Amino acid sequence: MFEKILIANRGEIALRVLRAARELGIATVAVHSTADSDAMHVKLADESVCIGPPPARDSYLNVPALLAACEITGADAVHPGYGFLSENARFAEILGEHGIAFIGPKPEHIRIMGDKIEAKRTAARLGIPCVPGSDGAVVDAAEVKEIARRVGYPVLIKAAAGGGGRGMKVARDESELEVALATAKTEAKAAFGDDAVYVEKYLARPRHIEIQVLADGQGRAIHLGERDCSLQRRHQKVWEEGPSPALNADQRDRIGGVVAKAMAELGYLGVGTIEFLYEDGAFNFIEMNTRIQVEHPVTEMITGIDLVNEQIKIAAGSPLTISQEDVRLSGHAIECRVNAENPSTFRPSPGKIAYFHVPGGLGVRVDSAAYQGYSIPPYYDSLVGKLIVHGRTRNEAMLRLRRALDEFIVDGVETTLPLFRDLVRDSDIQNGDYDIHWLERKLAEQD
Ligand code: MV4
Repeated sequence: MFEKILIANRGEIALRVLRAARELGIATVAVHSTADSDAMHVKLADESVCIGPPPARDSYLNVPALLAACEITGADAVHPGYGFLSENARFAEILGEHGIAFIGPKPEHIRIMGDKIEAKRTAARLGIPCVPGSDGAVVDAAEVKEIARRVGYPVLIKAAAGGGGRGMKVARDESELEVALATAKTEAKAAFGDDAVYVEKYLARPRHIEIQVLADGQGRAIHLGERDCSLQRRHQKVWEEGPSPALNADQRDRIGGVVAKAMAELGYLGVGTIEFLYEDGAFNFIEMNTRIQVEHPVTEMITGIDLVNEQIKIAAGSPLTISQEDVRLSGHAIECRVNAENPSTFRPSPGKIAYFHVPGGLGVRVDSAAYQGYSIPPYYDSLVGKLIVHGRTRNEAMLRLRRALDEFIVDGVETTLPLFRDLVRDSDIQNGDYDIHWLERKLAEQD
């Protein structure tokens, strides 16, 4: 097992990793920018190293500084958390070249899934159902026209280097194809330095459902059920829950089985998430995430499995000790991402937290690195904390969420807590009746 883990991240996920390391008896190193000297992850770690000035590219993304921090402290492994260097295959490789373990997948798998065309081709080869569309990159309008006639309009043109919604263009009919293709290519080139694009049938009102997997890189893989992440605004998830209100146990077992088998065959290592658009009873693969995700606590609450603990053990070479039959999905969990933002405009609201009181009690978990007197810096994301509730049924979780939201107090900065107090009382949300566009439609109505 590792002796010392360097956590190449900040905020609540740095604390999350630190807690898992402690329970495994592993020492921890925090790294931080000069803007984060007073951050909680620095206070709680065994050691800390300042790695640069506030901008992330000079600190949390500064590979030479991170390598130096490993060297100085004698860390034998790095956990990247989410964001920052978590899906950077080259970083994982460089660590390997220095004899330091990367707590994450093999670089080759990070690289494949980072290219959305390669990811889709790999998924299809492994028997995962994909959105109908082009087989790989498309070059000219004639080619796109042919594919669109086959799959039917509308179609969506996507950047191979994209993800997270950047570089996508819809064509509703043939007359819109040429402009959509040219714009998508231009935007892809500008945003990613790569103008490769591919085509898919556009799904109008899907849900975003993702399957959590855990694999040991030695041919063993299991699935841990799904999370429904349909409630989002501008590609930022707002509310995630599991199980999805839209699935029954048969559908879950079927898609989960397909995905686990695929990951076993791939020789995938670590935690991963296979993202689907779910519409009219069908799963359509769109992307795979090769990192621990913000919303992983939803899965932890319904399975009782510590995903970061498993990540660390697998990265150290241990085989998977949990079998699919051991996984019991129990009850329902909901996560709210509480951001320091105006709840109507979503403009960031950094500043000093004057008063901070978190809810507690049965089935309530708060993952946060904030504290009273802490100043949220303006340089990074605006997450103040995640409120996760668990209940034996979805209804019990909803009632618990309503209660916990009313206990949560954050003074001094604006937060999105009022938005969640509205959502938990909304009849569509109570019925689980929503798709990926529901929240934006709702917010537009209120304008
Ligand atoms: C789609 C789609 C509809 N049809 N693909 C957006 C981000 C990227 N991860 C994939 N995205 C989408 N791909 C097809 N063929 C609609 C979206 C989409 C979306 C997907 C998941 C969650 C939120 C979304 C918001 C807008 C569009």
